[in-house]
Amino acid sequence: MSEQQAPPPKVVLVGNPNVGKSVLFNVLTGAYTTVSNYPGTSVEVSRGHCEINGTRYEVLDTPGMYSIMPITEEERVARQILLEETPHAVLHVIDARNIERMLPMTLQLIEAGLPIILVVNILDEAERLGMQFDLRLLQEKLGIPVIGTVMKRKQGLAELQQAIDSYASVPHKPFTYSRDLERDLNRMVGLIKGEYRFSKRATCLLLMKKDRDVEQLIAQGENSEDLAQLQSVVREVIFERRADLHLQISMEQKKICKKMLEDVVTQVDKVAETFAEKLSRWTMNPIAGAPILLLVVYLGLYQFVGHFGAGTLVDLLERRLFEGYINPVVVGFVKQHIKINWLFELIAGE
Ligand SMILES: Nc1nc2c(ncn2[C@@H]2O[C@H](COP(=O)(O)OP(=O)(O)O)[C@@H](O)[C@H]2O)c(=O)[nH]1
Ligand SMILES: [Mg+2]
Repeated sequence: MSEQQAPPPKVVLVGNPNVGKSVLFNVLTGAYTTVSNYPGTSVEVSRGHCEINGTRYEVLDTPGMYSIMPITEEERVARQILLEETPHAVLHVIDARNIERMLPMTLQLIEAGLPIILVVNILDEAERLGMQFDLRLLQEKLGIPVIGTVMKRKQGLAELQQAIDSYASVPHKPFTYSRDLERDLNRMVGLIKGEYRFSKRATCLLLMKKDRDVEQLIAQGENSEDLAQLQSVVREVIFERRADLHLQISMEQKKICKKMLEDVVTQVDKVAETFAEKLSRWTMNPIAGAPILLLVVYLGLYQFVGHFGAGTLVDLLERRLFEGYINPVVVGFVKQHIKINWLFELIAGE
């Protein structure tokens, strides 16, 4: 009885827009869901329930976010949910086709100390493009459950439900940044005395990026005096490096992800790639892209505009059409009717 009255554990869906969060939400929760504004905002959040092996969970679908450092109001709400709802599990849903671009946020979420399950969705399209994934290896490298899905066909659903139900948070081993960044980070972590929802490491990284909400969180907490010290370290670091810390942290996270994916994603022959997709890929590649650009400039500008346009077309218009047919008629007409010399010159002269 008392177990039924306790609020159900929460499962929160996060990720970029258009990765299939809402499809997954609907598949998990079925028909009975509510949509309402998140308190104090105009951002809508859907809530529903699901039952797995006899346990009832509340499921939240959040607005799209690109990073745990918010820019838009939607991203701010998504992060607020992560900070305040104390989820049992957070499903980071990504599009398998863009795994390299989306994995840095997985890193940030894990680093924040959240209970993450990585859902690699849209596997059907990725495989059609010839991508193959060793998700077991990725799971090992990340230290969290990784589930491949095609949510449009409910493929991977049972496995995902199992992962949610049996989720046991284990402290992950930290991702290692460059020596400089590690040194600065450790210096800052040593200065934090308070407990915040995100791990100390993640909190310090956000402070390095000058995250106003995190600064405020510390300023309003019991250890508000920490903030001034932390901010002075950040100022020193920025001064020493004369670099944009935000950019540097992002680049390092990207590098870690790229390395991590080395044996995880392989590209096999693309059977079904259309010519347009091939062409699009070639134009993005620096080696193939430059000759294609030159070809387009040669054919498009030099041959078409330069030769055909300026040569053939102008010749046709000027010599044949105007000099042959139009000019004699117009000049004859104007000569007959306009006797003022300068006006004649203006309209029909050379
Ligand atoms: N091919 C394919 N498309 C999917 C899959 N899951 C979702 N989609 C499509 O991806 C689009 C975005 O889905 P949605 O749930 O609205 O994304 P959200 O913005 O993350 O909530 C929709 O057109 C879905 O039909 C999948 O597994 N495979
Ligand atoms: Mg959605």
